[in-house]
Amino acid sequence: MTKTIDLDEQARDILKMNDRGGYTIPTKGLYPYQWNWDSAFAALGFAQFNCARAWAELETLFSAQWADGMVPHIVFHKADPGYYPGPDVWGGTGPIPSSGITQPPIAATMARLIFEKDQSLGEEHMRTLFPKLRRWHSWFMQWRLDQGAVCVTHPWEAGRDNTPEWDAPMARIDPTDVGEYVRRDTQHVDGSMRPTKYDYDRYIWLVQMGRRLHWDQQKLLDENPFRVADPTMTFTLLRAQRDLLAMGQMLGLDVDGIAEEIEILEQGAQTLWNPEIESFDARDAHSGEWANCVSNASFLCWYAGLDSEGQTKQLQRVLDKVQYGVPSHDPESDKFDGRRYWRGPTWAVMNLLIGLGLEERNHPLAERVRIATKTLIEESGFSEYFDPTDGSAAGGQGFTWTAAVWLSWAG
Ligand code: 9YW
Repeated sequence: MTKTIDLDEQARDILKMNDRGGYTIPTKGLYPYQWNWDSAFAALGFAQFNCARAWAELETLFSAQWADGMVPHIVFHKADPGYYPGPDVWGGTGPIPSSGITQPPIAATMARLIFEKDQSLGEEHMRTLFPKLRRWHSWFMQWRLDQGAVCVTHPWEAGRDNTPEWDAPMARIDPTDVGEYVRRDTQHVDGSMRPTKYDYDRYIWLVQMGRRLHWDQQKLLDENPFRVADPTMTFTLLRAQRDLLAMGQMLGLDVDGIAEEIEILEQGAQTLWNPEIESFDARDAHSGEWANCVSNASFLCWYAGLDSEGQTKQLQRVLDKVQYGVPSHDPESDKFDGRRYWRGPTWAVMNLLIGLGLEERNHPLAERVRIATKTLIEESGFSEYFDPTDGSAAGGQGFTWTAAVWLSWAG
């Protein structure tokens, strides 16, 4: 009991420590700006003790929304030379300096959860946020669909930087003209836990291409060699659209067209079922090739409101293989690496989304995912992610989203 109270306090302190006034950084040093989906998780964490602060977090994020509806993945409110690539490298064209790509759209879902905690406070905020969320979702529908599934155009966009799902499409990029640059991430965290130079050259090459094209979506559609239909984006957008529709109906707002978009996304989600490996999987939109990976994003189907017996079998299998799931990559694959970012480690935030979906269906594995997450945080603290084989802490420490997961769900 004492331990739990202690952890609650620690989690609140991490949110307050990373609060920069209206927005929260993921962690000091490694990630010193506002990140899109980190902020949405932070808002859910704040909502457990301060709903007004939770709404401020989302509102600050949407103040960076671009004219075309896109909400950027990083907002550079205040320059920090400790991070690369910074605002001048990205050359974002929004109202506040930002990156030029987006991140998984979980904000509508988090907004609904925050609204439900205090409806009288939330109503006005929700009314203001609703049209902005609607524009962001429409931007995805306009620019990012492949057979109804949602694509990423940069590995950072899915929030799962170096997952093996991107290996084949990344191999097609020739980054020889990328030039010299100095990485900052490996100055904050041990390089063995970070993406390799091979990956980083290609990340930067893609940023340079976007900047050259002024982040014009039509031009990027024609030129970008990296376009992958991704379970993270597809499942999170499908879920977000359902939440947006429910909120809009409850508040009597204009929900025209959302139900039709949900149908498109439902069909799109089914096109991500890879019958060969019997799992939801990423698909290269250019070549049509499967990634042939069971990742933690494959398990977001329930969060998206879709049940799957086949995916249940996969979840059972991976949870039986490692003690501290859900691993970001299949522990039986040759590419599994328990400490290298999205190639194996367990991420509390992904567990939260997976767990919410499972709980809503009274799925028999729901409690197992929550207990695994709770145990990880109790044993190893609020780190960025965890080694699923021994539960040890990895990446940055004092991490906002892990604290938010503790306060809102795992603790
Ligand atoms: C980047 C901040 C972000 C997360 C991503 C994670 C990593 C690097 O850090 O991305 O520049 O986007 O992969 O999910 O939002 O915590």
